[in-house]
Amino acid sequence: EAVVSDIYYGVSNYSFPEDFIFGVSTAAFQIEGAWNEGGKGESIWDTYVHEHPEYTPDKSNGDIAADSYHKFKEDVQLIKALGVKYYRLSISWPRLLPNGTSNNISTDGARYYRNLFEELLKANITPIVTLFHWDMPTPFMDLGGWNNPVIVDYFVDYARVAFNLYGDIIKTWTTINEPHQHCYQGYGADYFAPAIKSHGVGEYLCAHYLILSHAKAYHLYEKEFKPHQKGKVGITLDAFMGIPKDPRNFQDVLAVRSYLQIHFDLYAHPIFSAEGDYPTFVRQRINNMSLAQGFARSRLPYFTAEEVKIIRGSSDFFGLNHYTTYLMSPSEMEFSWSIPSMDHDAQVRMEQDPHWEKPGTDWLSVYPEGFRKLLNYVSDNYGREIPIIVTENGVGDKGQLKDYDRISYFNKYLYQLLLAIHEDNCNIIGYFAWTLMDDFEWSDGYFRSCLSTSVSLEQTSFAIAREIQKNSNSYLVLLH
Ligand code: BGP
Repeated sequence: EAVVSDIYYGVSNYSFPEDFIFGVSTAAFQIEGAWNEGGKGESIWDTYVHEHPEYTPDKSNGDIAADSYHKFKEDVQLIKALGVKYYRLSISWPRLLPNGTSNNISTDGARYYRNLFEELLKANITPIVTLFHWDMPTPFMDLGGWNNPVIVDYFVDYARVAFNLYGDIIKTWTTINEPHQHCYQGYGADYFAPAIKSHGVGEYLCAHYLILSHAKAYHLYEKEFKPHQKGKVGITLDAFMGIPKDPRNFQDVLAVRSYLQIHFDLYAHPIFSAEGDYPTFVRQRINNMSLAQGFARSRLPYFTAEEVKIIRGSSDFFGLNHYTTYLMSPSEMEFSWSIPSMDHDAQVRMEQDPHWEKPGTDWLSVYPEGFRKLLNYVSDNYGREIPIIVTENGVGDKGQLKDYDRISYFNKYLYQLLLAIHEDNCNIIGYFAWTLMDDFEWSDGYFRSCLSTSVSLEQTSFAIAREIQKNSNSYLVLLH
C-alpha cells in the first residue's frame, strides 16, 4: 500500500563528485554460513560460538548466517537492484586456506571467491576485498594468534595466495578490518573471539603484530604484484568520535585527546603520519603506567627503526569505519575497568547525551556532526593527500518495518560528509553503508540483529538516502 508517510527534511546545496564511490559492505563470517563445507577450516569465530553459545544472547552461531555461500548469485542481484556499483566484502582465511597456510589451498574455497568476484563484475559491480575481517584460522590460536610474532609471516603467506589467485580482477584490497575492535574486544576482553581476556597487554601485542602484518602484506603487493596488477592496498580503522562533555573544561578536551590517541591514533599514527611509530603521548602514557604497575617493560611493544620505516606510508587510502560519538570527560576509574587495560590507560568516561536520538543499537546515538569532526580530525592529522574511504557507516533500528530512522541517519551522516568535502576540503572519495543484508552480528548474534546496523533491502534506505544526497537542492522528498 503506497502511503505518503514521511518527509525528508534537510537542504543540501552540495552534490557528490561524479566519480564518488558508493557501496555496501559485508564480512565473510557474518553472511557466508557453510561453516564446514567445501573443506573449509574452522575459524576462531566458529570455535568461539560453538564452545561458548552463552556468549551470544540467542546462543546462535554463523553456521548458516545469511547463507551467502550458497546464495551469492542472489546477493549479487540484490546489490544490483540497490543500484550501487561497489561491494566491500571479505575473504574467509580458513575457507581459502583450511589450516591457515598455503600448504593447503582449498579448491572449493578458491573457486567460491573466483565465482563470486566474476559474478559481481558481470553485474558491473566492483568488489573491494578485505583479507581479514576477524575470522582467523583456529589452529593459529595454539600459537597465541596475533600475540605471537610468527603470525606476521602466516598473514603475508595468506595475502600472497589471495593476490596470486585474484589480483587479476581485484584492484582494491584492504588488509585488515578494524584492528582496534578486534584486539580490544578479542584480546583485551572476551566480548569477541578469540576471547583471550589479557587486559592491557593482549590488545597491545595484537595491535603491534597486526600493524606489522598489514605493512608487510602491503609491501609484498608493492613489490611483487603492483607492477603488473596495478591495484591499491589499504587498511580500515574504526573510530568513535569524542567531544568534550563540557567544551569549556580543558580537562574534558584532554580526555578526548587521550581517548582518540589511545584508541585510534595508536593504529593510525604508525601508518599514516609523516613521523611513523606510535604517538608520543601513547608511548609515554603506557610506559609510565606500566612502570607504576610493576611491569618489567612497557606493555606497548617497540617497533625497530627498520619496522617504523616499513609501516610508515603503508596504505594507499585511509579506510574509516564510523558509527557514533561520545561525550568525554576524565575519569581515573570506572567500575567496569580492569587494571591494567586500554580503558584504564585512556582514563576517559564516555557517555552519550540522552537527547540524541537512539534508533536501536544500544551503543549508538545519532550525532552526525561527530562524523564531520572525525573526517576533519583524520584530514588535519594525517594530511589531505591521503584519500579517505568511509568503509562502514550505518545504524540499527528496533526492527520496525518502516525504515525512517535509518533513512534519516544515512541522510544526516551523508550530509555531514558533503560538508566535510565541500566546506572543509577533506579528501573523501567513497562511502560504504553497513550493511548489505541482515547478518550474524558477532556477540549480538541474531537475537539483536534487528538492533544491528543491517540494511533490509526491501526498504533500500541507503539507496533512497543516496539519491536524496546526490541531487543537490533537494529538501523535500516524499517516501512511500
Ligand atoms: C563494525 C564491524 C562490522 C559490524 C559493524 C556494525 O565494528 O566491522 O562487522 O559488526 O561494526 O555493528 P552492529 O551491527 O552491532 O551495529
